[in-house]
Amino acid sequence: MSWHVLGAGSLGGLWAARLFRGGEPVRLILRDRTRLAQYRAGGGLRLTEGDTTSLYPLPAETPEAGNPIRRLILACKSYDAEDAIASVAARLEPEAEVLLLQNGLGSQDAVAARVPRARCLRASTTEGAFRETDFHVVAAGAGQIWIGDPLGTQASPPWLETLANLSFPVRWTDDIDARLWRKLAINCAINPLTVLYRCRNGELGQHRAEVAALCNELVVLLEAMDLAPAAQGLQQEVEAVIAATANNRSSMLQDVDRGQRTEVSYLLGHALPIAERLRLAVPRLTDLQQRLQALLAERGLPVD
Ligand code: NAD
Ligand code: KPL
Repeated sequence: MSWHVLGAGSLGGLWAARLFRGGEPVRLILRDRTRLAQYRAGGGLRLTEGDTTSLYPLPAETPEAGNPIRRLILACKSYDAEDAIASVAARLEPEAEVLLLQNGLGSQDAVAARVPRARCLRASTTEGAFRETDFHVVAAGAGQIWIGDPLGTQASPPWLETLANLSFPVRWTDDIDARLWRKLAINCAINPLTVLYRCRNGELGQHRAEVAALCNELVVLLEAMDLAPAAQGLQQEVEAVIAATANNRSSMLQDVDRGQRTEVSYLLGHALPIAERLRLAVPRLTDLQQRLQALLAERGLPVD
């Protein structure tokens, strides 16, 4: 049974190369014929891990290809996810499974609504990867991949073991949304500040009180949403992540520096309307979003 990976960027490239190397049938779905021609001209996908770069000649196609899709890994940014799934929806088999790798929350519901017959699983990953050039991905840090079904404690798919056997650091969770909310909270406490201070994660150690105040509001929100386990020890974990990734530039800072759209709508932009609906006062988070949006507008970037 073949895998399709839509989005040959950092994470999609990492996943696709590992599947291919492990002998799994896998096909890349690229945006259009121009991208396909560029990909073919380069001879395949390059993956650098440590000092080693390998070329993997994975087959690739456009969304219009005729073959049916049984297992799809959606590896684009959150803001592209709905259009991306729509572009291949007609090709999904009735029993299709779609694995969503997007950070934050909001895009997963939009995707699931577009393909109501497919089983849409969600992943929360702390692995790191970046693009050296087009179709050349660098694996940039080990992590953990949690996969789960938002509809509850449904059985894990048999291919989870396949992924584990191929050294994907995957684990099944019965509460993937709590995992995604926890990661969303961590990203809300770290990423926007790194953009506002234009700093690496570690420098947020000098803004401890501000980080703590954001964590307090995030904890109140998570608890009000009955997500107490996702709230537990949040500030301590945020501080630990800041220390452990001290030398990193956050994904949001990288987006801004590259002049790219950020995923803020799926982080603060997802959390704040929920706080409003619950009538919770979150002045620090609100102020953070406003300052971030002002900076994005100043740079000519989308504020959502
Ligand atoms: P990326 O920008 O490197 O890659 C996304 C790719 O999707 C691009 O190549 C883009 O051209 C492609 N794409 C977009 N729309 C498409 C379409 N309609 N058809 C075909 N291709 C399309 O992004 P990324 O860093 O791989 O991030 C993907 C998601 O994973 C994001 O939500 C991100 O937050 C999350 N994530 C990334 C990392 C990481 O280390 N890169 C870690 C954790 C989570
Ligand atoms: O997930 C991250 C991101 O940059 O998006 C952190 C954990 C903050 C690491 O940089």
